[in-house]
Amino acid sequence: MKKQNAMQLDWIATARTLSEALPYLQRFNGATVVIKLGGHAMGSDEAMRSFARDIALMSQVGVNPVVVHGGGPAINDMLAKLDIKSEFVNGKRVTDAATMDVVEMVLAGLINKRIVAAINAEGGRAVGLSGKDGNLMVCKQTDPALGYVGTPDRMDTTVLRTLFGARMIPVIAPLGVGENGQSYNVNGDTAAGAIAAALKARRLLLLTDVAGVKDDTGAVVTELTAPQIRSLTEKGVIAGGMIPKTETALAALRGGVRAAVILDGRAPNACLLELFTDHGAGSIIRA
Ligand code: X2W
Repeated sequence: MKKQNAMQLDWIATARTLSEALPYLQRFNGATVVIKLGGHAMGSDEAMRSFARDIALMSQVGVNPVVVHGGGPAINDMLAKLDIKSEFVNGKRVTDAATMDVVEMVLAGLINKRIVAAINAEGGRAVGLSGKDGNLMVCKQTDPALGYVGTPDRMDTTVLRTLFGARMIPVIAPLGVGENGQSYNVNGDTAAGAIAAALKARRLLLLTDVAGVKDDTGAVVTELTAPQIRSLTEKGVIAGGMIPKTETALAALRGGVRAAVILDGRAPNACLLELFTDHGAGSIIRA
């Protein structure tokens, strides 16, 4: 008897979740959502499956998801195997010609195809590309001292719109192309922000390995404003790897994205919770 009551409660909760999701499903129908999956948020095969399932489902309910991925830890592993030394300056990898080759092989090869295969295994239709394909992300050199690190300069989203038209899911490695055909290594967050702005996306979801942006008391701030971000950064509460994320979010909003969310990609169904429930997940910054 007790067991049955617990099951009935479960059904009631499921029915409530479904009916709560419906207005959000309607609201996001046809919307473009850019999702940045960081190397640190990729984690286990199970986490990848859960992420892939969320993306496939989003596409099936009429959202246009665009996945932009990182892969810093996997690049580090491959560089170590090849005995190539690597260092970061202000969060960007100093990239010489040999490092650029490894970055391109790992990002556009291994990581990109792993994500594509995971989404397709969950019933999605993902296509892998990089910022070089269709001249999606034409870059300028960021700083000669950083070598082949690029800053997005000119975006052409034709290739992405073509894929949306065929109901396919673009999965993008953060590589750019120079005017001369040179490959550039672009920070994954920067690439996701530039792509979201070029598409005037409804949402930019930055999936990371922390619960969101925390205030001085250590609590996650669910709704953040630009002045709050400035003050928390001045106080040193927003620090380290969170700085490029909040900066990317603010730049994307200035570029026409409606809202950016910083959330924990390791939490099960993080993307679905954020888009389709009242409470959402992580920290949202609205334009
Ligand atoms: C990054 C690209 C990968 C990336 C790198 O070489 O590591 C630069 O630093 P995560 O996993 O998102 O950190 N590029 C210029 O951003 O990966």
